[in-house]
Amino acid sequence: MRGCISSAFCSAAQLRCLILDTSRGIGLRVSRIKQASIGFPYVNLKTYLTARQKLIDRALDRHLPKANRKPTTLHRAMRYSLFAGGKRLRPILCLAAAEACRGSIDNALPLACALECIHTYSLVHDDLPSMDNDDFRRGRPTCHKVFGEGIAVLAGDALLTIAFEIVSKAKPTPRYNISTLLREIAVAAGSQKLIAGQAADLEAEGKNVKREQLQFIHENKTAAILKSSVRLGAMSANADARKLSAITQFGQRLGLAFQIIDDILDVTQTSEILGKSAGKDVAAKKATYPAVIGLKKSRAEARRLTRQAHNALSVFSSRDAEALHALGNYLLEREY
Ligand code: GRG
Repeated sequence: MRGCISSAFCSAAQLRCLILDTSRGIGLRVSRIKQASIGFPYVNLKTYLTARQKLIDRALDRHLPKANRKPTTLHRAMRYSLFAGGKRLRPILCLAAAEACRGSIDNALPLACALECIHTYSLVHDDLPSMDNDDFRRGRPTCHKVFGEGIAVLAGDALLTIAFEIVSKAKPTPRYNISTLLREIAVAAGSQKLIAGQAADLEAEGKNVKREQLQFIHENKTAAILKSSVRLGAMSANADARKLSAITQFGQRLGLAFQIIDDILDVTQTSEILGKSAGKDVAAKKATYPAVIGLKKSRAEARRLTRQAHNALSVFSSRDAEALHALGNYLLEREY
């Protein structure tokens, strides 16, 4: 993984280096230091991701019932899947969008946690025998393998439900009240987005799928939550309509690119690297980009969408959108 944002997004004139300063505890900030030897700002992405993951994990730990709280099996199962080592991409994108809109991390953090709970619920349910029937997730046995199918269903239900409780504790802004925030996340996780994509995905298995249908699946199953992740970050920062629209475009393009890359990784990487069973899409005759348009065109499409995602951020200064640009590059670079 490269730690630098590509020079396309850097101003050589600034002659400044952006470093991520973790010395001030959880309030991770991008600070500026003079560094004459480096002609453009860069983000140390690895440090950034690790610090953000820690910040999010601590907040999630505060929001979740403790493992010894009754019913203990259920709470242990929720925590088992939530703290299994996920990348925390959705919450990190939410916080980065808040920063791009000059908001505070504290305001965005409950929304970021809610997004991760919804994402984890969707993985727990997706892994069930009645869906993808997966034995491994995030590098360890799936929730139902450890706790049984019934508890895994309930742990997923409870993770979904707690997400709304967490959003209800977020701080409203002049433009976005709590009901707007709740609606944003409810629609993204609902029967016309996330669940629509999953239903279409199940129905497409083993069939010859056209590109339009594939795009429908990916836009809803994956891109909708990623798009809402950045939108919620922007909303927590009271973003105006112009900035929210730019962030929405960014999330939409990046979300689709992310799923295409995930499809590519399924055929090009090993289970050890992925932390889940590789090659399952082909085995299950899943509707994927490599299956429908081929590997080469899939790569080109992921690059095209990522470029569009970067371009959507042109309303922000490169300094404000530094982390979003870096995350966009990071997702694309996972593949190479
Ligand atoms: C069960 C309603 C319902 C939906 C399931 C999330 C999902 C929809 C299915 C999982 C399978 C899959 C390939 C989903 C696409 C989204 C995706 C790539 C999920 C994995 O996200 P990462 O890579 O995972 O961010 P970590 O574990 O790092 O959080």
